[in-house]
Amino acid sequence: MDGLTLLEAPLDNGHKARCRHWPGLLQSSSIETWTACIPWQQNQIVVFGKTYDEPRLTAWFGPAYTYSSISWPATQIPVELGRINKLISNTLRCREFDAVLCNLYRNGQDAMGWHRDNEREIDPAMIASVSLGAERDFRIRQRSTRETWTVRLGHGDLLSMEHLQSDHEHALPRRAKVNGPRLNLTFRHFR
Ligand SMILES: O=C(O)CCC(=O)C(=O)O
Repeated sequence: MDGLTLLEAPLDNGHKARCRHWPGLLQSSSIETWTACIPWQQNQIVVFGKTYDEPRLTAWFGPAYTYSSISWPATQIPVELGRINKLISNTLRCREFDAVLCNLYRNGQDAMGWHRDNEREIDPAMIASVSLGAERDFRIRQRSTRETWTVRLGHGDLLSMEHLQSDHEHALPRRAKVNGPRLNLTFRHFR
């Protein structure tokens, strides 16, 4: 199963940026189970010198990792998340992932702005994102042309971001009409 190709573009470095979508691949996973068993943390972010609660809850499993002034200690990936790791790495035909960032968007007011997952220790060749719960729009933008793609991510969807962190950025915008929670599991390879 190859997934639906959302975007594909040659890069100057010889790689091909690609984003693919597998709707409903993990449909049988329950958002309630994960919401209850993941140790969620409220982190703070600094915007123009002011400190705010990040508009989502997060948890991290994997090697020690720091991004946007948030530092996570090394924590093992739980066995249950390991099962999802196996399924998606088989689907994507890549090695199993070393790390998972878990994001809980409690309702449509929780969101994530434009950014890249371009920390030096993360391998940009393949980042895999699993969505559970409420449908949300996920946006990708080419950094110089500003061409933008929107994909609606629903319960059980898998999305791949392949070599997508140099020329493209991504975001999960606020959606006032969304009342339910959405859980996102972003799997990464460390270099
Ligand atoms: O929630 C999502 O789908 C995206 C999360 C994300 O981009 C991130 O945490 O880096």
